[in-house]
Amino acid sequence: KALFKIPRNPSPTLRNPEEWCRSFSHFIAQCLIKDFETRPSVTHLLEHPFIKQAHGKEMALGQQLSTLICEQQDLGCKLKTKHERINTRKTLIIETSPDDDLVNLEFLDEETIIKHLSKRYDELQIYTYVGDILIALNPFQTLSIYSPQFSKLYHGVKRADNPPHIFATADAAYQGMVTFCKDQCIIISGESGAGKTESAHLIVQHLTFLGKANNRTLREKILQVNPLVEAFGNACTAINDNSSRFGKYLEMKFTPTGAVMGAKISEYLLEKSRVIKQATGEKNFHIFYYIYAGLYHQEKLKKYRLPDKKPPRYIENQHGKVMQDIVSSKLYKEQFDAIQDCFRIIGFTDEEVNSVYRILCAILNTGNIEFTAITSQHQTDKSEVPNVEALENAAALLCIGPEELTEALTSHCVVTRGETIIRTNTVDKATDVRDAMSKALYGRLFSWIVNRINALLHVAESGMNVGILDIFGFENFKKNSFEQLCINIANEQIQFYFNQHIFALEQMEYQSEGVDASLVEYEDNRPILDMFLQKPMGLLSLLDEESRFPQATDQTLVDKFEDNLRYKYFWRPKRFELCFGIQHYAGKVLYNVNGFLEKNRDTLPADIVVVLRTSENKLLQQLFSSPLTKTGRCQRLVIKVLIIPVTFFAPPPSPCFVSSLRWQYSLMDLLSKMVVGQPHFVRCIKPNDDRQALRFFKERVMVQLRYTGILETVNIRRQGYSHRILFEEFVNRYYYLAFRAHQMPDSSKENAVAILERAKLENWVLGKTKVFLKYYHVEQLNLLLRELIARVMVMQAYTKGWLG
Ligand code: AD9
Ligand code: MG
Repeated sequence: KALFKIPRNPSPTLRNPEEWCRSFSHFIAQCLIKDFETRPSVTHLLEHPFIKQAHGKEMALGQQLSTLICEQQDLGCKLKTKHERINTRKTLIIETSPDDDLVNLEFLDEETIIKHLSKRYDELQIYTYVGDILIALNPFQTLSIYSPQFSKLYHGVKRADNPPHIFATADAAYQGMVTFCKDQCIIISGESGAGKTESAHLIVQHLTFLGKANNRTLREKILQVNPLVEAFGNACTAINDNSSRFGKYLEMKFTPTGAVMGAKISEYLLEKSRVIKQATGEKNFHIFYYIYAGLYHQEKLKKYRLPDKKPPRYIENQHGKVMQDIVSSKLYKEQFDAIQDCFRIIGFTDEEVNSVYRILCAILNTGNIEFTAITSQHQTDKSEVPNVEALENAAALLCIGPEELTEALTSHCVVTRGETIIRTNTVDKATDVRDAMSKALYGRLFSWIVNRINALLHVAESGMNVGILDIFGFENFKKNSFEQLCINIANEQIQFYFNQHIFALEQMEYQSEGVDASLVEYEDNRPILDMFLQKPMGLLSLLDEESRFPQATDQTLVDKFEDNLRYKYFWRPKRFELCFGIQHYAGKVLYNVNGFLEKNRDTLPADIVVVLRTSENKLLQQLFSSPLTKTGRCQRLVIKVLIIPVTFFAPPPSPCFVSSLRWQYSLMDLLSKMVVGQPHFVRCIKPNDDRQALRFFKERVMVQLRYTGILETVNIRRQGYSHRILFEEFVNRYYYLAFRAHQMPDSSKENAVAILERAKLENWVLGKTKVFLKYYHVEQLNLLLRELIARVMVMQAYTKGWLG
C-alpha cells in the first residue's frame, strides 16, 4: 500500500526528494520487519538512484545494521521465523535429508531411484526434487503439511532449507516473477488420478498467501474459482472420482510489487459427450448431481420442473436405485450449498445463477425427451414425441415455445436451389439432434461461466502472472474412444514440451555455444506427434477428411487410417474390426472407432440454433447470439461460431471439426501461452491403482518414471546446465554482487566472470555468448542479491534514523 503512494520511479527533479526518500525507506524498513510480506520488485528497487548511491558507499555499515536488526526483539522478524520453524519441526516430521534431491544420489539407476522414492513414501515424504523439477507421489490420504504454518515456512527461503514441497515450487515461481518481472508457468503432468488437480489447488493456495492481497474479498474470490469450474468440468470416472474432463490454464495476476490482483482462466476441450452418455461405472459432470440433490432438499424440484420419482435419464446410472443414492448423498447436498456460495462470492447475480440452474435443469429434461416412429402411407421416416411432459418442461425452462422445439427436433430445413424444404427426422436422427442440443447447451454454458468469472475477476492486462496448467491426464481404459484420443494427444504435446525444455533446447545450446557437456539420450515423442498432426496425411487430417463425406462410416475411417498411417506407432489388431492401436509415449492404447465420425463432426443443426435464439432468457440469447461475447477468448469463440451454421439460411462455411481446427487451435493457444513464461515442472506419480494410502507398487511407479524420462532428467540435471543466460543479461541482473552501483560495468564476458567469482560459485562454464549455470546456481545468486538489497535497505533506513 505504501509503495503505491510513492512514485515508483521518481525523477531526479522530484519536488521534494528528501521526503520521498524518507517515506520510501520507511516503507522498505516496514517490509523487512514484516519479513517482506509485501515484497517490492527487486529490479525496481535496484533501479532507484537512492539505492544505487547507498550501495556504493555504505556496505559495511549496512551489514552491521542488518545483523543488529535481527537481534532486536521487536524488529526481529527473522528470529521469529526461525523460532516458528523450530516449533514446526518438533511437531511434524519434515527434516531435510540428502535424498530430497535425486540429483544428489551417488549411484544412479532405476532401482536406486525407486528404492529412495519408496522409502520416502513410507515416511510420508511424498515430494522429491530432481534438480528444479518436483516429483509428487499421490498420498491418497489427507496430510497435515498444507497449513498456514507451512505456507510461512516456504516463503522466500533457500530451497534446501526445507524438505521438498509443492509450496516450494509455487514460491520459486513467485520469486522468479517478482525478482525478474517475468511471467512464469507451472506445468503439472501425470496420468489420470496422479494428483494434478490437487497440486494445482495447493499452488493457488500458496500463491494467494505469497501475493497477500490486502483485499480479503479478492483472495476469497480467487479461491472459489477452482471449485466452481471443477463442479462443471470434473466427473467421476473409472480411474478418478474427481477427474478433470477439460484442460485448465489458470493465470494468477500480480502487481509489480507481487500483490495478487486477479485471476484469469482458460478452458480447453471440455468432454461434452459426457453430458449425454457415460461409460459403465462412470458418472455425468458433478454439477448435475449437486443440483438435483440440492433442489430436492430445498423442495424446489417442482419449481425447476425436475421429475421427483426417478432421476433424469442423463444422471441415472446403469445400476438402478439411483434416486436414493443421489438425494440421500450428504456430499452432493453440501456441494450444492458450496457451489451456491462460490457463485455468490465470485459475484454472479441471483438472476444469472437462476438462469444457470434453469439451463442445467432444461438439459436434464431434454435428456428425457423420447421419440417414436410414425408410419403413415406416405412417410416412414417421421418421428413424434409421445410423452410431451419432458419436452414442455425443457421448453419452459429455456423460455422457448414447445411447438417450435418439437419442430426443430423432429424435422429440419434443407435449402436446395434457393428453395427451403422441410424434411422430417427419423427417430435416430431426432435423438441425435436432441443430444446435440444438450451438448451444445452445456458446452456454451460452461464457456460462459468461465468468461463470466474472468470478467468478475477482471484485471488489467498489465502486471505479471504465474500460470498453472492442469489438464486431463493420460488415460487407458478397457474401452477407449474419441475422447481418450484427444486427451492422450494433449498429453503427448505436454510431454513434447517437457522434452523440449529439459533436453532438446539445452543440448542444442551446448553445441551452438561450443560447450563441452556430455549429451543425454532421451525418448523423443516427436514422431508420434507428427503421426497425429501432420498435414495432409496425419491421423487428425485423415479424420477430418473422412468426416466431410456424408457416406463415410467408422469402418471406412479405420480402413483409411490403416491404408495411410505407415508408422510403427500405429497398428490394427486383426481380432477387432473397429479398433486401432497407438503406441503412446506413456504406453499402448487400443481405441474403438465406434462413433468417432459423429463425435468429430459435433454439429448442431441450424434449426436448433434458430429456436434457441428465440428464447426470452437473456443468458440463453447470449449463448446463442452471434458474434459471441468478446471476453478474453474471442478468437476461440469465433472458431466455435464457425463450426455451427449460424443462420439456417446462410450455408455453413467450410466445416471445421473438433479434431482439426478447434482442437488443434486450442492446444496451440495453450502452448503459446506456456512458451512465454519461465516454466516450472511438477511430475505427479500414481503409486498404486487402488487409490490406497501407503501402497507403493514398484512396477507401477517404474513405468511412470520410465515414460516421463525421470532417469534421464536426473542425468541432465546432474551433468547439464539448465540455465543459459546471455552475458549482457547476466551482468545487468547481478552486477551489484561485484560492482558498485554507480559503476555500470560493460556486459562483457570478463565482468560476468568477475561476478561469478565474487559470488564464489563453482562448476559453471562459459559459452560464446552465454554463462552456463547449474540449476542451483540461480537460486544461490538470487539469494545473494536479495540479501544484499535487504542490507542496503535496512542500512538506509538506519542511517536516516527512521528505524530507531
Ligand atoms: V485427472 O487426470 O483430472 O483424472 P488428477 O487431476 O491427476 O487426475 P487428482 O488431483 O484429481 O488427480 O487426484 C486424485 C485423488 O488423489 C484426489 O481426489 C485425492 O483424493 C488424491 N490426492 C491427490 N493429491 C493429493 C494430496 N496432495 N493430498 C491428498 C491427494 N490427497
Ligand atoms: Mg485433474
